[in-house]
Amino acid sequence: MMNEINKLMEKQPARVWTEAFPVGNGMLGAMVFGGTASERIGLNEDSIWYGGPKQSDNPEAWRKLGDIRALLHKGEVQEAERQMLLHFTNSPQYFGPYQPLGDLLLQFGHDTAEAADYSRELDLRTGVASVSYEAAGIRYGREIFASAAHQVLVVRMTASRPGAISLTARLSRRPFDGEMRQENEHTLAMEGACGADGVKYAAVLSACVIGGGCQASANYLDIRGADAVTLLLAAQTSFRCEDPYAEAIRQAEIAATLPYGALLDEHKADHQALFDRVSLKLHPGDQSAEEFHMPTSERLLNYRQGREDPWLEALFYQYGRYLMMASSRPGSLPANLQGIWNESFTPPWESDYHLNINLQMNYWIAEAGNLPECHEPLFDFIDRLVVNGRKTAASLYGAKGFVAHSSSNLWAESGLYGAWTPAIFWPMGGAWLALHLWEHYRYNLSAEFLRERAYPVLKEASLFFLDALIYDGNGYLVTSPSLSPENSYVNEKGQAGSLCSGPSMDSQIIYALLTACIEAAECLGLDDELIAQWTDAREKLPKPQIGRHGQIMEWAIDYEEQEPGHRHISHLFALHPGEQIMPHRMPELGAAACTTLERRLKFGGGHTGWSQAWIANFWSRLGDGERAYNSLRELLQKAVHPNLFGDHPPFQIDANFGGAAAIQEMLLQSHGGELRLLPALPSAWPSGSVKGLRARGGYVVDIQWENGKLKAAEIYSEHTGSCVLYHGLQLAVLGSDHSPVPNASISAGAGYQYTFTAEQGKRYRIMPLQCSSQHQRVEA
Ligand code: FUC
Repeated sequence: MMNEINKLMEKQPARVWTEAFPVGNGMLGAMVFGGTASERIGLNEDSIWYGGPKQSDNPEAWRKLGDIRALLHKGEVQEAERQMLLHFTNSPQYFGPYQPLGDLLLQFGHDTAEAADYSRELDLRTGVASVSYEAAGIRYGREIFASAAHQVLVVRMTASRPGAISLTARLSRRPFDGEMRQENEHTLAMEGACGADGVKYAAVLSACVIGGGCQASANYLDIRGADAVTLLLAAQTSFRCEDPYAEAIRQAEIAATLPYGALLDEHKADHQALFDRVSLKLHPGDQSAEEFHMPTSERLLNYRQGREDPWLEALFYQYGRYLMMASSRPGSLPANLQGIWNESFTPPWESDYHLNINLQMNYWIAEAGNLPECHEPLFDFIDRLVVNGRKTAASLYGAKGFVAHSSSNLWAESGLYGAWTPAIFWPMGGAWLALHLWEHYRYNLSAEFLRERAYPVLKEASLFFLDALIYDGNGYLVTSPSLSPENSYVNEKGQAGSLCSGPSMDSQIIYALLTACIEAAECLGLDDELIAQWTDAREKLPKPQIGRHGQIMEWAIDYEEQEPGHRHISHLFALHPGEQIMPHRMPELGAAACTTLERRLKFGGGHTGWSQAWIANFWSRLGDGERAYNSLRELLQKAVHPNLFGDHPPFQIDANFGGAAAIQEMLLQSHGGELRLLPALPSAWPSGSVKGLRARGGYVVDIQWENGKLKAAEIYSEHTGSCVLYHGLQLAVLGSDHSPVPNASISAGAGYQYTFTAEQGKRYRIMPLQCSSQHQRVEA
């Protein structure tokens, strides 16, 4: 019981957004402050973005490409950048931000001074936030959850004495209040629009009151003397339906037919079906009762001051999974820079989709964290991006296929938004995203998904590059113009710039893309001619090169970086999430990747939450558990808020997802066709266990370790195929009957590689050789 804490808890209400507790069902998000005299529940609906589609790529832009490439070739980077801004940027230059739906505000009939014995919790296992306190001898309780089963936010209020609940409830969207109206004596609604060409939205608030009474006006639900109250909030926009008001009313009415207990039970069942797939312990024994009941923000404070707390680290991992479930569910939009929880009408970076690391990082946790369905909203988004991206490819590059750049929005726009050169002129956002479909396939092996969803997108992404890549004069095929997100270099002429030809990250992403295309086409038995073209193009891509500092080169030429401690470490894409660099098989490139990280860190890199999270993933891939752990620790010490939201600063959710992904990556890796158990286990976690992680190839893996070494693992195979295991020590591979698996071939090098046929539906036990006779089960 004291083993796993899957709760955030506090002893006082939240004062600010980053102390409040998030709940969500993918589309609806809420931040629960937990006040006593009054309650504020911040509301979000994922499709509430200001303004309509803006894409207006200059259809003549591609005509300028030749001149710009020539300027780059001559080292006239500043003139090339000037030309790009003139001819390539979108008009208008910016799209509208993701915005709040508003607030649900409750005003109670007792004041704060009276409240005692206060606590609030967010239970990650049930997806319920709760508040409890005593006022004037009465215990008040509140439970809040976002039901994915019924698409409503549910706020339940109870009291220990009948008739003790009196409150007013209202919706607010200040300073952009919608139009309020009363629907009936227990329901009110707010309607509005996000700009003249933006979505129309409607929110409906309805009360189910037990005992006492409810009176509604356009602005208030006034509830007096109730025993218990359930508020239901539904919200819709014209992004998804023609009549958001009618749809929201319909949803609230359906939910209102169910007793609270049924709503809660269905919610819990739905939530736990996903959440319970993975359990994690990063510690050997139980914690003390005092520690177990310690407020999360206090734990965090202690942790910042140097205290060790593997429970907090495990909580951070499960919180990542929780936030994924709450901000990205089938049918919703993908998680944006703030997941789904945004307080501001003018949020940083529009709280948009950043495609040069942030959106991708959001999804690093989805597959291995056993939440593959939470990945789906990204695929739906990519489908829309392809449609826009075809037009952008033709207008800006005169090319086939589709292209997307560094940022996008509700409308999945693919053009060049913004005015900041080091970020925007980068044609790789779509290609990187396309790889997510391939990753989903690699974990789940559905031929139908590969054929119907993944392959068409991968192929179209590749067609763009087959058209748009140019020869660099040395026989290599490169992107031009492009850049290495968001760094700048100093060239031979002493000119600083970011626009260039053939930045390393581009070649690495294209390498991964073409590899995916080739493997997918071979698997589907399609497109022989294209396979030949892809293979030829892949041969001609520049490979990762080692530069003057012993680092992986960031650009095609070994330029000095303008900011050697830059937060982006794009040129290590090949190490993570890519797998062109397999460090234990390519020691020179592994060492250069290590030097790259050391150099970035020496000059102050990793200063944003997501950057530190990426670094933790890189160290994991390098098999360096100690440094991976240090990065994770830095992340938790410096880049999370009291409610454990990632801190960029300000709040940005990629650090949550990227940090959680690093924990997975430290315990299990499945790159390059081989499974690695505990590839980067730090000494801070000498004993522990994990259950339910997924690995590429269709495996579910449980691992138990002790004294810093593998104790036992269990691999469940969802498919019949060849399973390759790599481990530093000798292993025994046993079938479910405890006998060694026949024909397991072993090859020894720096470590040991085991290859055996894993059969569909069978479990395999893996043990260090010396323990294999004990036949332990994995108990997580
Ligand atoms: C990229 C990063 C910033 C920030 C922004 C949303 O531009 O360089 O650090 O995360 O995205």
